[in-house]
Amino acid sequence: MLSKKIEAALNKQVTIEAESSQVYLAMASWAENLGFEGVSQFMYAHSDEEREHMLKLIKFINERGGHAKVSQLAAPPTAFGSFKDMFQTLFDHEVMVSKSINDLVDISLQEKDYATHNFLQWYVSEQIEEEALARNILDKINLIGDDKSGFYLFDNDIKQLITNPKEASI
Ligand code: OFO
Repeated sequence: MLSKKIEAALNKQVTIEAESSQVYLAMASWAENLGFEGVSQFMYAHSDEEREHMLKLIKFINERGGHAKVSQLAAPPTAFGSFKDMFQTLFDHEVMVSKSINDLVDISLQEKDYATHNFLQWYVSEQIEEEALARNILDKINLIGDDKSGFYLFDNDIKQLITNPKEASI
């Protein structure tokens, strides 16, 4: 059974994952409008992944006798500056999510809720991967600089970084 404190903290994370999904969806749409097919596919897939993260939390909260709440979400921006700015925003966003997951782990230990602690380890590993991926993409963008043909190749290459092939066909 979840304590009220853990239930509230997990529900806060549900909102964060849902908002992450919305932010990446907005990035996908923005990139699609600019004609960058690869980047938009990557962002659509990433948005779906965040929704999966949210669903996983919802199931866990309900399974453990809590009530997962679906709340109002903050509207994401509609434009993201340059690609570099957009991927920097993505990286900063993931760092914020990692911090939030770490805080949750901390609360689970304070509450001696080892089942939740165990459940959260999946998110801890996921955040390591997501931060590394975002850093890797930023490095590539920095290498490209202002080279237009470099961006064309990057748009094509990024398709290989889509983790779930099912979602890549969006
Ligand atoms: Fe991109 O992170 Fe969810 O957890």
